[in-house]
Amino acid sequence: MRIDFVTLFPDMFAPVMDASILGRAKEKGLLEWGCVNPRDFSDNKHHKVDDRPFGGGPGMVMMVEPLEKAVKSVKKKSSKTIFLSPQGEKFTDGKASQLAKEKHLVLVCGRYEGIDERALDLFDEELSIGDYVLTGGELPAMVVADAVVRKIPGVLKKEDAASSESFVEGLLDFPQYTRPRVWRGREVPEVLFSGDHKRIAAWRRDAAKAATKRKRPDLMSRA
Ligand code: 4FV
Repeated sequence: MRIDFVTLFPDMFAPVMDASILGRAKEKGLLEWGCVNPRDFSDNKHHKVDDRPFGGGPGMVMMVEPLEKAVKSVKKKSSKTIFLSPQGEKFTDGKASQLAKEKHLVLVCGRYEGIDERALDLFDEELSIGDYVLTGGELPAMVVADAVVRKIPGVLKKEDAASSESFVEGLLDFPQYTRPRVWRGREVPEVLFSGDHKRIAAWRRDAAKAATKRKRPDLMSRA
């Protein structure tokens, strides 16, 4: 998969995209990524990419022309172009699985108060990572990239495969334990040392259900 980030802050990405699992995905040739900066496509003398909102009001708005040129400099017929914004469809695990099948993602990061409404025609869809306002779309774009890339076959080691984890079956994950067996007098559940994988799987399923009921009752209806 290739991911192109359209951003005014390209230097934000390498520390995240080249680290750990995402970095190894690139080394394994399962991922390639790049950044394109609308400022490099702004042909006005001061490379302006933002301007005051028509009709007045606080803050600045991202201009459509540099954005269009930047998007079109990387967009191909097979590309899925996504704008990250609070107005978008809520990003979910299911959406991550869907996007993991794409060959090329173009993730467009807004800044300022927002972008010129006419630029929305450039995008296939809008995604939001949550109902709060950030200073830019860069962090949401990295959240989407992380959740999507780890679902690409071969990115996660078999044993860490994304098969058994939160939200896959609509439930939260079961409790995990590791050494020490006793910590501050608290013991790891005995069943996990039984070697009886049926009993362990049943215990984990019940524990996942209990955790979901307690922490995310809203998920129970879907589970
Ligand atoms: C956001 C979100 C988000 C809005 C104004 C960037 C900011 C600024 N994007 N999910 N929540 N974007 O807050 O995706 O331009």
